[in-house]
Amino acid sequence: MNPHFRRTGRNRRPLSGVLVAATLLAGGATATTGAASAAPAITPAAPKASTLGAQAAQSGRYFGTAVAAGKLSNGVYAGILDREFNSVTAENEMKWDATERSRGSFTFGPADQIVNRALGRGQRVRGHTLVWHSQLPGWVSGIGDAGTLRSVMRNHITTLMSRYRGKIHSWDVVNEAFADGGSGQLRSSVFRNVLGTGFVEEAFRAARSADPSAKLCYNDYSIENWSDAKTQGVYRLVRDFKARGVPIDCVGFQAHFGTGGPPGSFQTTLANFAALGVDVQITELDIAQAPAAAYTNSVRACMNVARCTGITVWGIRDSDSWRVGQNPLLFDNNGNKKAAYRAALTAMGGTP
Ligand code: G2I
Repeated sequence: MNPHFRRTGRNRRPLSGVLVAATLLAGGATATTGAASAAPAITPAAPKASTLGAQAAQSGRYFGTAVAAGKLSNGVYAGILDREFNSVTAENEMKWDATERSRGSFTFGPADQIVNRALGRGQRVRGHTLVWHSQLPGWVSGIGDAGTLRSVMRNHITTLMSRYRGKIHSWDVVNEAFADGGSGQLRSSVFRNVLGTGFVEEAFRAARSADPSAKLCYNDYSIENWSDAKTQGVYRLVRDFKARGVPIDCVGFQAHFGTGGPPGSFQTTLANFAALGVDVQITELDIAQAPAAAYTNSVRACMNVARCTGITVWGIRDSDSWRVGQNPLLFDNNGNKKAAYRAALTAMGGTP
């Protein structure tokens, strides 16, 4: 049974105005195919859509992509972006090295361009990312004094979140803080080494104050397999935050997979985190060589978990990917839909 249709019963959440609009638009766009009236298995409230964002919206979810400001003027790129996606994440433009290159001096041009363009088209925006050991300017990683680093971190969080207050549905407040391998502990970084392990909590508390309307996410890679030490470390952190009332609303699973796609436990992992009382999101999906079955399994895992609120792929065409030569995305270099695209759309209950 298609999980999407199961959701149309007791688990269905109300659609927001934007999503309803996207759904209606999609319905209009597909009307000539007759799909809406010719599919008896589908409830009238959930016609099959033919684009990713519109179909995700049928279940109150989003389907997004990472975007690069420098590519928005490319017609093929922008055409796919606006046809298929209803959420965007700035691939690099909101990172520390792009926004606060020197202390207290902020640059928002490229990030503003992405945010304003998206909101003007009814697309939602994920914020990526506030506190991360990578793409961090040297002036931050060189701070050795806790008082200084604490005030710098708070100011960075507050300045970015205030600028986009009310415009960002979910923020990756802390990114990739856990170590790879078997320790299950936070990795070495200027934040952990100078502020101690409490820096994660401090960051989330500052974030809640700065934009109470945004969902606050912890985001990481290689936390999709339930039994992995890294997954368990993040799980303990979220469980502890929920138990102590530290603000956290979501966990982002980056989902950068090899050719085999997600581990067999991925859905279990999503469900177990959701059971702690947080939303879960797939935030940077890409899969080496993009096997259709691997995309099907990834998308299904999210669709089968009521609190999995959306999926973001990490780029549009293969040529836009950071994984050079691996062709991990849904569109080829010319912008044509791949088998993986049809798999993702179908797994949500849509029709290519
Ligand atoms: O590495 C893949 C992703 C892992 N999770 C966090 C994401 O933020 C990260 O994204 C990638 C971007 O897709 C790349 O585009 O982050 C990389 C940096 O860690 C980005 O690459 C950088 C290049 O390394 C720089 O040389 C370049 O100046 O992109 C920069 C801007 O184009």
